[in-house]
Amino acid sequence: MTSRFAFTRRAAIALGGALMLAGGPALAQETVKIGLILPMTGPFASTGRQIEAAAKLYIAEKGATVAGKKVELIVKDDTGTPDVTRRIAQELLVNDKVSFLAGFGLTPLAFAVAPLATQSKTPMIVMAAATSSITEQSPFIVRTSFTLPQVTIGIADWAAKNGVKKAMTLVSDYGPGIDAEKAFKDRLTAAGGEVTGEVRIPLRNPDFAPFLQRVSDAKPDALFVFVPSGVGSQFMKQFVERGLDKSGVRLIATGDVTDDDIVDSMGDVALGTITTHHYSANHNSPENKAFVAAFTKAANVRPNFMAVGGWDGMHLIYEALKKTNGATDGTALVEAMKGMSWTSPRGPISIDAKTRDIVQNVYVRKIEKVDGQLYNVEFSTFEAVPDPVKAGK
Ligand code: VNL
Repeated sequence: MTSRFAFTRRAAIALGGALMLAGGPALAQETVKIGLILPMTGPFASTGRQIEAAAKLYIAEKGATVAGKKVELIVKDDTGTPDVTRRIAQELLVNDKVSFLAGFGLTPLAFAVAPLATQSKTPMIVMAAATSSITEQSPFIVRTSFTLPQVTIGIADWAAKNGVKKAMTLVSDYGPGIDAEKAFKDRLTAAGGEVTGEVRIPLRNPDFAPFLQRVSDAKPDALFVFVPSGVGSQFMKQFVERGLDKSGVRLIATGDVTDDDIVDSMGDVALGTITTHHYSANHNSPENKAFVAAFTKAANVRPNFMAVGGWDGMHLIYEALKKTNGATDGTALVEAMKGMSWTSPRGPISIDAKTRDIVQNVYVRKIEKVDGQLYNVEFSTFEAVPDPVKAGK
């Protein structure tokens, strides 16, 4: 009896131990958590909504399991405030033990978290913010959005080829705006053109009217504009209120100003505006048609370039996990991401192995009516454009 009991008990302990070894730690590893930090409220909430919808759509379409791991998306609202982004990132790392940090709706929010990504060796997927230097803030940053210089040189080239000799520039006064201002000026000047007036407008509560009056008086051939996603409506309203749509001053911009979330509501005054950017919901490819149909069904709005940054960011995470067979070591994951290439709804893209930044087509587009709605209709392509700032280094 005693020996039989002892045997049974020993066996039970052994079995328990084996279960703990096999089941315990394995169970803890079965879920891979992605902390998605976005401005879901405040002036840049449209960016958060677009990226969240795209990330959820990706998981719904591809399944919530990858390389044998269950994927859990944890979405947090940082209201677009850097201190909040940093605090949330810390909590996600320490309490939730996320394997990825992702999102980053604006440049200052990405800057606030970069040191934490480095310290914790956690891959940080920048899906929106677009100042060139962001990827240099941590070796764990990989970007699926774009950079302002990358999308700006194309419009400067287009302008130079289309009779623009004198231009004025208007940009939001922070990282991406300063990048756009410089890229446009350098490129137009190199092509023999001239920037005759520049202004930087505050990011928060912008008032464009005083500068637009100056533009109206100076009558340059063109006005080049960068404002972040969502702000373009307000800009266009003031542009029209000043009568600039009828002044002969040609409006040119990056596609941030005419993003798919707002372009249709700008009205016919926006018709003919030329922009350069990496994504239009009107992009003609089977991958994009499928993406737009599924996104519109799920979110009830057109996807914009923020959505595509979120979609491709999730793709990058899934494919990296496949390459590591589900292992979540941050260094291994970032290595797996380097040099990866795939077909996005926006067209062919890749991650530059050296800079961890995205290489992609940049399209020249004109606002036109398609089936009664305004779209950025692509009419020419600069292929496989890297971030020109880092490529020049
Ligand atoms: C940024 C750049 C944000 C481009 C944007 O929209 C944008 C940024 C919110 O880097 O802060 O369209």
